[in-house]
Amino acid sequence: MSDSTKDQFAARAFPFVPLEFSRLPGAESTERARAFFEEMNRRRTTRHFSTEPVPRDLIELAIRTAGTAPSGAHQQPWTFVAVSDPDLKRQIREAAEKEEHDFYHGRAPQEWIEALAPLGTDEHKPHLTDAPWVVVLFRQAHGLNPDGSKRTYYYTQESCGIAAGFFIAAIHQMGLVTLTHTPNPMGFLGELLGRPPHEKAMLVMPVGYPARDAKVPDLRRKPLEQIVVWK
Ligand code: IYR
Repeated sequence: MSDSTKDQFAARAFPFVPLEFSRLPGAESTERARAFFEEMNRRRTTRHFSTEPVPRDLIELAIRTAGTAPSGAHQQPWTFVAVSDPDLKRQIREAAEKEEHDFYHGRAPQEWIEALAPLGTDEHKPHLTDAPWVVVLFRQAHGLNPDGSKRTYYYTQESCGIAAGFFIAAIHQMGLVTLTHTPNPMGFLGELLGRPPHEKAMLVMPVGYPARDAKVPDLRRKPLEQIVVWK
């Protein structure tokens, strides 16, 4: 860093601290990159969960990992509600199945129904009661100042999307499975879980072990050539 840049940082009202960074040897970088890709490439979304319990510590670690995501202006606009209470899970399932019934039997356009056909989804959501945990991600559409007035938050969709990705990766890394369920509409979740109106339910993620006979659709991922453009 040049001396003049150093002076700028020294004068800041919000001081910076040194970045903790250790440079990896090139070979180790490649090895870790490949191992991480291979691990992530083994991740699958399944709808078939075991009822086997999962310790709360693991859910806590997944949420802490999600909370390391970058966010607009570092406002961390997320609230994770981790539900293990069987009665609450049952209420979530009942309300989701009611909405989903209407979605699959009329509300969804035919094109959407056809797009979902390979996934084998329908209005039945047994994973919401089978999985030992149901984690609901709420996006804080804005923050609150100490006096209760509205504080604008920036890029909340992007920030929560990134946090959800970190959560999903953490769950996979610890040998569990999850599913990104999007009941449509999801207003009922804020009511059931007692969240304030500026928190918008975004994703419902059952977490647990897969059922012994868990199945997944026979899907392929797009090859690199179809997802990258080099310039
Ligand atoms: N909300 C429905 C429908 C659904 C929509 C998409 I896009 C999916 O990738 C899967 C399902 C449901 O959760 O079943």
